[in-house]
Amino acid sequence: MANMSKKSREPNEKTELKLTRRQAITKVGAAAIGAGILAIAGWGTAAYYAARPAAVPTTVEKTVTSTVTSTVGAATVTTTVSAPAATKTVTATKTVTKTVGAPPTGRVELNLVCDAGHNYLPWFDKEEAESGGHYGQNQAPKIADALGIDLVGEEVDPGTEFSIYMADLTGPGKYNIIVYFPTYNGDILGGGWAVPLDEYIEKYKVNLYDIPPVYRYLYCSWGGKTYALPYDGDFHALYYRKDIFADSEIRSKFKSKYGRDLEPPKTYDEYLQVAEFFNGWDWDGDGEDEYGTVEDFKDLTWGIFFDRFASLGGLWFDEDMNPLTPNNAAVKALEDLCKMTDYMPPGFLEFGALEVFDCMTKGITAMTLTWPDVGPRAGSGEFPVKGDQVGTALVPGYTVNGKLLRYSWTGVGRVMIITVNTPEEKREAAFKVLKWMYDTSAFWVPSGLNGEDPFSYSQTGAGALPHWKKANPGWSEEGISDYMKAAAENFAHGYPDLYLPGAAQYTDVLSRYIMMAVTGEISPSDAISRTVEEWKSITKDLGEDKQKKLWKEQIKEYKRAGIWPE
Ligand SMILES: [Ca+2]
Repeated sequence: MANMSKKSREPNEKTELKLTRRQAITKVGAAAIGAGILAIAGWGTAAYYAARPAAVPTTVEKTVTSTVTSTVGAATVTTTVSAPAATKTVTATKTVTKTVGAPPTGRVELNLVCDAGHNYLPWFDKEEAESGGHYGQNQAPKIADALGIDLVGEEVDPGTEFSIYMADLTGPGKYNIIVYFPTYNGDILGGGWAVPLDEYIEKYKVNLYDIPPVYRYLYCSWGGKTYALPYDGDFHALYYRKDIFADSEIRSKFKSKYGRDLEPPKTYDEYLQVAEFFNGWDWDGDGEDEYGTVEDFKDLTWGIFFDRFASLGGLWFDEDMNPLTPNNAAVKALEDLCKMTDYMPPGFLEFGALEVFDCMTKGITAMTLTWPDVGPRAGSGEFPVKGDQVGTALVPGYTVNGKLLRYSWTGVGRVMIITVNTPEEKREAAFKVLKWMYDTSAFWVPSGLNGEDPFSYSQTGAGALPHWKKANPGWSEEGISDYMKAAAENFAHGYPDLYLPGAAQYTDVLSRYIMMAVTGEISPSDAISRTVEEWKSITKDLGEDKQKKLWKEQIKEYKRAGIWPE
């Protein structure tokens, strides 16, 4: 939790209002995290936030020369590969000798690194069990048995993982497999540090079509090549109180007020209306008033802005690197986000991801638009609001040029790569490990215990249902199926986070101005124009030509994913 407090903000006037349960969330919530399900919940957001570098080095460059010597019979073939761009001034020469045609016999040892804590459990978990959150974990020993590959695992603090990874990539090169947040793609994939996987994917017939476009192309690819397989999917979903939405008295009250049936909102206008309807009265009859909705303003502020902006056809940058285009859509997105705050619980600006989840699972709000975690948390049965009381739906959207666009921002997430420092003769074994994790992901993703969320259709299809049931014994089949269906719908409508070097700098600026607009310090229009100006300077500082080149490589992936405007 301390990791999440990086951006402490002055409470606004709403914080001063008296609210018993709200205080229970903010004050008790932090303490409760130390115990029970909260501590182990499938939730990687805080770790992610802490992990984002405040500033990416701006002046450094890297030249890597990799010399591979292959001995084929009597002939010796030498290949030299140079990787351009990126983060540190390093010149490394690696000489590897391999005998082609005689793959290594015996056991292979590989060094694996992943962020520490519950996100490490799919690899190593001493408490692996037949059911519950430890179900399906602990794959490393199974890999050792089945493939003869011994993984030497290392857990690193997500708050410092980026610098640890870059120091190793540009230095000793001991890591063979790295699990990291795709926000580093610009540095790691754009920097040429990962082995292209396309050849192996073809050889081992890995079905990438099982991965929705946003993960396949934006998490895992760069400049037209595949470099990673997913380890953790993330998306925003709309959650609503299914039991309350089904209440006939509440339904007729809604209909008489708005002239339409109460249903999960499909547009942001409907979302505003439904939030207004549920705000400030006791709709669950417990003697306390509830609220319309809540979103995470504290940790990853720009994400809730991007759900809206992307659904208005907005872009991080256009082809010429102009920020947040079209700018008027960015203003509209921010205006709508500001309007929404009238229907959120007092103190919401101080709510991070966990408090937002609590608003739903403790019965404080009728809806929330947030991370995948709410479903499994409610499904755990550990909270006052149970799994079957919570419905999951596709995020709302906007009608743009006659078409309803509904994009779910897919920030955070995790991917697995093979580093270019891995000796040639170990790369195929490393790929087998990635493939093993990919193939077994339907077993370990359903756990609400680790931080991993669905990233493929087979994890959300009927075949995965038995695993979800085993991992979540307190959750009904109907509740699980509802969640799986909505998860697939949301990631199929996924929109990427920014994956350029300096991503943290850009999004910190955006978040700062979003908060100033939300607290009424400046207008949404000023907030956007100031963001645009600051983003232009960041791009200049980071090197305009380099950023443009990397962004063009990204645009290729947006196009392959079908989310770049025609
Ligand atoms: Ca109530």
